[in-house]
Amino acid sequence: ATQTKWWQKAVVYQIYPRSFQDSTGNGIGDLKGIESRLDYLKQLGVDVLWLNPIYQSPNHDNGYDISDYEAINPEFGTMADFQSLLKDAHDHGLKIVMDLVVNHTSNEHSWFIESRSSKDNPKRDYYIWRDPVDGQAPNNWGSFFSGPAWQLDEATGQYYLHLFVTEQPDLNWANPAVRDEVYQMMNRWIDLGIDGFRMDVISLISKPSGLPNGPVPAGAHYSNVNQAVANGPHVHEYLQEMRNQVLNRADLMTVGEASGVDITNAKEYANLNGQELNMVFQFEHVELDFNPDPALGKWDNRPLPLVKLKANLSKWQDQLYGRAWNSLFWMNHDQPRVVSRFGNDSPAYRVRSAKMLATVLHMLQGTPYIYQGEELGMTNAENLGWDDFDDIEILNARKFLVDLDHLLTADQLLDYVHYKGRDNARTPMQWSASANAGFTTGTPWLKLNANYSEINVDQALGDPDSVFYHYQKLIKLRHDLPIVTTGRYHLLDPDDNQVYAYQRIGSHEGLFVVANFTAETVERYYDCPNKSDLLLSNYADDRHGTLRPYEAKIYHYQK
Ligand code: ISL
Repeated sequence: ATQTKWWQKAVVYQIYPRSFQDSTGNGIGDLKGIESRLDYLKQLGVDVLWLNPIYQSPNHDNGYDISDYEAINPEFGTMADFQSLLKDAHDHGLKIVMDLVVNHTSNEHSWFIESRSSKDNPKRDYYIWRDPVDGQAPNNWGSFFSGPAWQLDEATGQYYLHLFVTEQPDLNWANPAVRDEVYQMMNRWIDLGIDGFRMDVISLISKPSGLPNGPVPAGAHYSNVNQAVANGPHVHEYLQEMRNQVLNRADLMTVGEASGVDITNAKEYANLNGQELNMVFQFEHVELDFNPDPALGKWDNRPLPLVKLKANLSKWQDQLYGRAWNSLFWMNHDQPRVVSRFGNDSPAYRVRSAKMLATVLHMLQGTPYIYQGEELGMTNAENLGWDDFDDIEILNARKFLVDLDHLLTADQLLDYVHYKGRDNARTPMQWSASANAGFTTGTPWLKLNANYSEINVDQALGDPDSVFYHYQKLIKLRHDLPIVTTGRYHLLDPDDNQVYAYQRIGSHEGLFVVANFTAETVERYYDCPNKSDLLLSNYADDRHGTLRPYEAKIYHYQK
């Protein structure tokens, strides 16, 4: 058996710096704000902080459009603030993982400014430029955020590729000079002492040769760029090169955001042989509830049948076992609040179902990620309306799907945005019941969720039954019991559409996890070994055979 690595036992906490804690009163969270909350994070018990991008950016996609990889966005502070945060985090025993966004830059990055200046500029080939075809874009790819993936640049009469918004031109990874620039930049961050990288859309860096057209779904104008580009011909070669030139220099944690990967691919990206990345984020379990019309994709509000969710999570648990490593997440800054999506955010069941979801995820094999506020059971923000949204994905959906293509009415889209929109996750962190939830003394950059006077950190820390303390216990279980990291997964009753039950099996012991995903009381009898200890539950007592609404239990047994 291979030795357990530190990142296999670790729990990661994701911070969206814009919305975590403002220290200056400008309404935007910042690095000093994060530093002021390290004691809170330590109390929760997490090991690693992943920061969404904090680099210089014109913020067309909230920091995912970077204009200087080595400068801190002044909204967030200075390089000295970053170094102070890193040191203070390390003194607290917390590691810091940085977001690495190198599929694309901002159109305001100096590389792009040079590149677009003329066809013979030395940096022309840093990006992907093509001549028009019949006066049109070079192919039929659509952007991830609606509309075309190509932008005509008047200066030279050529188009450039942007898989995301127009202000995010794609870097040309086929150019060795680009790869070298990226590796050198990463090495300088490693020299500063950071502990790893979360790599944005890393599965998209190698484009298919010839950039061929893809199939266009009925009712749509463009082909699905994710299908066309994900897991391109050289992606594994590039990552192995990055491993040799950068990642092997320190004991880092690496997680690749890998939109469009399947199991076969994930076994390469995240193989335990350590040639590429430690793990990937794959999105199958958060795409099972998509609209069947590919032109609409995530824009829908249908509930997800539990049987499908179990089948998907189980597939990844079973097939990566012993070969590659899973990351475990219910949500992030691109996903809605999980208690509103897979749980029940009504006052009667919010706390219970948030704990149930946490229990199910944290006892799986892999490295768990907690997104800020998830540990409070924060909910979707239905109080936000069209005048409040900031997210470019939401605004572009309105522009293209509603105004231009009439695929949805504005009211339909609003329903879907309230259920799935990214701003649900991005409203400011709720620290207290005081003005603006203690997030800022100024005007917050994004409206707060209206429920902050009930759901906040002060409340959670003062209530021994809060969601917070349940997360704290789950994290401690992972740290204390090696079987949480190593045990083999076994799904029970795959066809049960109300209860998720599974085992984690070791050579001398096992875990038994059972969770009721409904607001009904149900009876279930499992063949659970006799001498089982109840390790954790979200109810005060245990009734064998009965599962109350959203009840979740973990038993531990010796063989
Ligand atoms: O957010 C999504 C759907 O709502 C995803 O398709 C997402 O765009 C995809 O996973 C890539 O996300 C990452 O790169 C984007 C950035 O906007 C996201 O915030 C980031 O997580 C472009 O850099």
